[in-house]
Amino acid sequence: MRARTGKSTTAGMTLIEVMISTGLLFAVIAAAASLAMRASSTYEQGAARADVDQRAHRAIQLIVREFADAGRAGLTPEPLAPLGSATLDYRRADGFNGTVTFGPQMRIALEMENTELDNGLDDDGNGLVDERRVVRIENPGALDERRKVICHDVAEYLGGEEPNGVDDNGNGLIDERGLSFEVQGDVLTIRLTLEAMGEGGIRLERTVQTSVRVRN
Ligand SMILES: [Ca+2]
Ligand SMILES: [Ca+2]
Ligand SMILES: [Ca+2]
Ligand SMILES: [Ca+2]
Repeated sequence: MRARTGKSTTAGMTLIEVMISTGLLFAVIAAAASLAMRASSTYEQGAARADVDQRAHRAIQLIVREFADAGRAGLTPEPLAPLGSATLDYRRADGFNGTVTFGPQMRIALEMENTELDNGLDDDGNGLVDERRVVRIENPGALDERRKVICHDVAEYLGGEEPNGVDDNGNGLIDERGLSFEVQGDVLTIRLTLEAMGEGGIRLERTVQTSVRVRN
């Protein structure tokens, strides 16, 4: 009888121990899973940031290259502060024949993405609202017009800027777009903001800026 009671007590304690152990095990597994998910999320967020950063730098390098041998007089419209311009026509020097000769009419333009309307909505379902693209156009409007997309996912407005008639981000331009040109003397400044949708629907953006001296 005594032995049976002892056996029953031992069995009961063992069951409680098993339950506690199982509970602890689940807690440890849950904590580890949560940690792994957070680490994975942080990694993906970092990767998304690095990707938009890389795309922004690559795009602005392609744009600035276009203007390295462009003539100051050919910059149209003249992108003066405080408005600057989101689209710029130019001609590149292509030779010397007693005087510098210039190549065909060129344009860098900020356009809506094909799949997106300018309506405050994300029409193409990629998480970005009213995103633009930058296009390089040779002989714009002519029969032999040639177009090449330089980059996608350009923000509607430059980082920190809102359409309110004020220079919100303090760069001297008012309500400038996600691609913005500004000329001062013979120095052309290019600013560009790309956006991306990060982990958990967090919007990421990267603004880059560079300047180049054009030909007088
Ligand atoms: Ca979109
Ligand atoms: Ca839209
Ligand atoms: Ca501004
Ligand atoms: Ca503004």
